[in-house]
Amino acid sequence: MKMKLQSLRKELLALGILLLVTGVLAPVAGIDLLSLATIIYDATPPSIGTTYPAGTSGAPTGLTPGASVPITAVVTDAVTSYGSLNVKVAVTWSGGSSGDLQMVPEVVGGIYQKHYLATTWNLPNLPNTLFTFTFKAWDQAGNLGTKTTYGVTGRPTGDFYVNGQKVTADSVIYLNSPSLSFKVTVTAMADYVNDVIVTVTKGSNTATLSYSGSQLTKSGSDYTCSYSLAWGEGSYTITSQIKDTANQFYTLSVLTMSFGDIPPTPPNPLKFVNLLTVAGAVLCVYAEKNRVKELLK
Ligand SMILES: [Ca+2]
Repeated sequence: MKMKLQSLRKELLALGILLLVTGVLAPVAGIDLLSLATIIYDATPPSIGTTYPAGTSGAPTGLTPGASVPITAVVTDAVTSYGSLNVKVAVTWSGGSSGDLQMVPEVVGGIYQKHYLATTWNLPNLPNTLFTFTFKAWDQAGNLGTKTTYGVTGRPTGDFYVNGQKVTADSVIYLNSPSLSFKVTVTAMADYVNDVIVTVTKGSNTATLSYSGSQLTKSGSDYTCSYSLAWGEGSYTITSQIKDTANQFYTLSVLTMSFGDIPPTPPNPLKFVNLLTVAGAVLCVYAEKNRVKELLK
């Protein structure tokens, strides 16, 4: 009996060792004793819906130079949950790129905003620049969905005055004195004005007056100077421009001025026609009177 029990103990020990060795070695050898694989077939890329910025190339979203921009996108996928999507955005502009920025599920007040992915990015301090936002979303099967939107930063602008008179596109000014006063009033984004330039030309002669060249004086948003037309009577062209901090030029106005050389007023065509009618009537009456005289003879 004792011998039998000892033999059974040995057999159980051998079986135990066998099971232990198999259990340890099988996974190492790549053998799954129990295999359960879930295969998800997904060939559809994630869909990128509403974004910020949302502008098109023809109507880009207005942005402020140097501002911190909240970039958001609503991304959905039929299979991969939005929290597991890999979403990136790259911002590019003339002469620069942000590289890929990782977007993460947006949390507002401790609550996940369903389908929203967000990041923030500091815009370069560039006025009048077009920015392209390329959104890229990968699902867990590696399908890529993309969307491209556009934003643009504003530009400085202003008004041009000659002798206190605001210059418009169709302004023509006649002068009988060569003395002028110029004033450019910056009306938008004054912080991005690098220079104000007034150019006076007559034929091959050119005079350039600028704030950087100390001919123009700055007071608040106004840039002013006095000038005397230097090349005698005739037609002068005056151009006013603003240069922004990115060294881009904006022309405010081009004006033609006539100094001392005032052309005669053209004849009024209506008055001329009336004169012909009156002359014709007088001739008719005269002819008729003579014909009556002849008949009475
Ligand atoms: Ca998918």
